[in-house]
Amino acid sequence: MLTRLWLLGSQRLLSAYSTTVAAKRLGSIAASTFELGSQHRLPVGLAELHQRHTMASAEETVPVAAPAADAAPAAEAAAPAAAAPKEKKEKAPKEKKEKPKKEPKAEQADGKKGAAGGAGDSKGLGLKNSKKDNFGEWYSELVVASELISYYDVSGCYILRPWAYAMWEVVQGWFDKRIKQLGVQNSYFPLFITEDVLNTEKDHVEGFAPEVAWVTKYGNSTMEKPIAIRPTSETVMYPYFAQWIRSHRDLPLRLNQWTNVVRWEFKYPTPFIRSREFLWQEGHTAFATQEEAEQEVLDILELYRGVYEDVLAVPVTKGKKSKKEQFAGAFYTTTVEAYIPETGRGIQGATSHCLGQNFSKMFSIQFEDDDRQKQYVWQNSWGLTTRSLGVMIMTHADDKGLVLPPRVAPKQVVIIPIPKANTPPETVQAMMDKVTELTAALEKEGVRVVTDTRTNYTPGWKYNQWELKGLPLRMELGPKDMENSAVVLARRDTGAKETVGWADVAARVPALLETIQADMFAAAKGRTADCTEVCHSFEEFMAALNNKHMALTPWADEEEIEEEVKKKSTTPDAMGAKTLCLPFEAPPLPEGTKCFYSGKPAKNWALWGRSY
Ligand code: 87F
Repeated sequence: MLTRLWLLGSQRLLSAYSTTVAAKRLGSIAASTFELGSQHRLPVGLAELHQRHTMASAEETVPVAAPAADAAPAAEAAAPAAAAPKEKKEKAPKEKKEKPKKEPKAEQADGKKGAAGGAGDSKGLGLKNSKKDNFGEWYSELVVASELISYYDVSGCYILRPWAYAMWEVVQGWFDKRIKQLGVQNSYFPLFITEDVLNTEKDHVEGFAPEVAWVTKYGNSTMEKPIAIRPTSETVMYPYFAQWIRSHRDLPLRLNQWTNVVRWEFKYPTPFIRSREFLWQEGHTAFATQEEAEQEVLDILELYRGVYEDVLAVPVTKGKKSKKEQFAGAFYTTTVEAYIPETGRGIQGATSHCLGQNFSKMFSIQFEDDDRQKQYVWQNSWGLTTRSLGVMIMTHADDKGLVLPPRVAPKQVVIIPIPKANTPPETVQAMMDKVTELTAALEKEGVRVVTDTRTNYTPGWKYNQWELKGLPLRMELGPKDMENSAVVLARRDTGAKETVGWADVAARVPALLETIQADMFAAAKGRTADCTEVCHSFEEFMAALNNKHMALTPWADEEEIEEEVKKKSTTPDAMGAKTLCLPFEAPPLPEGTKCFYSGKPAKNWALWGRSY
């Protein structure tokens, strides 16, 4: 049975509750959440909920403020804890001899006027595969055809072309500005790690060891000692934390870096989602108190929610990882989890760890408190990778190509003048002048505009090309529109068209882009809610999974049970399910509710799914 989830469900449902009712319910939810660390309840509040459901403030609306520049996906920031040690010990990583896939020739010949294939004929641009019928092939074809990715001759490595990199720059710009407001500073630590340093953290690195890549040669000589390429930077940074932190006046120390990392993954690679080199940010911070550290874990998690929901229009569930799924070095791990309906799989979006004093004890990071007593610092680490772009692409794209949420779209509007063969030259000139004028008016409003005045392509072909690239809005200006002093706007997400007078364009376009952003998020949120089922028995649980859904269950929080459920839910054609997270917002859990699997008293709700 499909149960639309209360609170995890769509905005539509939420709005059905009056503020007071919602507030009361939230009270009870807050009371039913588990504890973070030893003393802090998760601050689930109406304000936060409200924030989740409203668009960001005007300043960061449509024209996502001119971005910075940098970084891409890691299968990992997201999934570090997740698949980690146990799985990876199973097999020595075998090189998958994967041939670099040939790029589908999405090149332009067909659209050229007079070229074979015919003017106005859009054949050659469309995707051969469909999202519904063959998702994997559709995705591989899409990322190449839309000029996001080129395959490379090192397996598991991809070229991020400007269209992809520009989106990463938007994500970077958004997140970087906000962490700086929190007091985080950027820095850069080296790419290389000596074996000795890497081994300082042996216990935690052990499970990941098969993924560490080593430099063993320079020129024709063998290195005296091999040097690792950073898979993450705990061991690189923490010895310096130990040097730099002396007294409480040196705290908090809050550093971030935007870098690449290398993890020699042996699971099948997928552009953005899982690659051997990826771009990310990794934050590493140290505090005098547990309270400050725990507050930051949640502040960062909220920013990760913002990246996904407010920028990428991808709904996520915030929660805590189970003991089995958390980063082995962490005190606890929090996460934002997304979901891909077509594959029925959950995917970790980003992660914010409270490391407690685990690493400060290992690396002797101590400060003198007011009473001149030495104390170990409390630490966090957190990461977001270019995987986020892959999740966004999978969530929104369709059989015509990318569908980009306006806030992350490198270009938000394409203006296409469409003179006819018999349009008089003066009208063509007036049309071009109008295009220039409208472009300037929109740019003044902060809208990212591209004009397509190429004369060797037909309008139909141009439409298809910009659809493939995912531009949120197309503006057409033809001879009729010149007569009417108007333009036609066509939405990429719904295909809806409207006519707007020239005088209204500068106001209407930004408003429409905001509407598109909100509609795309609401649609995606509705799909996720429709695919989340509350299950009270293992039978219901399996039915949900086999229906490509996620299951939300009461759970007694036992690691052995998670292991058992994973085994029991493995079928000949599908991997087993694991907990994605213990959501921070969940229905009330009345006294006496039983674990869906063991029948023991439930301690909390768990969100389960097959996953990436
Ligand atoms: C792969 C090889 C070696 C994940 C690895 O999540 C070490 C590791 O430590 C490893 N894969 N991890 C966990 C990373 C933890 C943490 N680091 C900072 C994050 C966020 C950013």
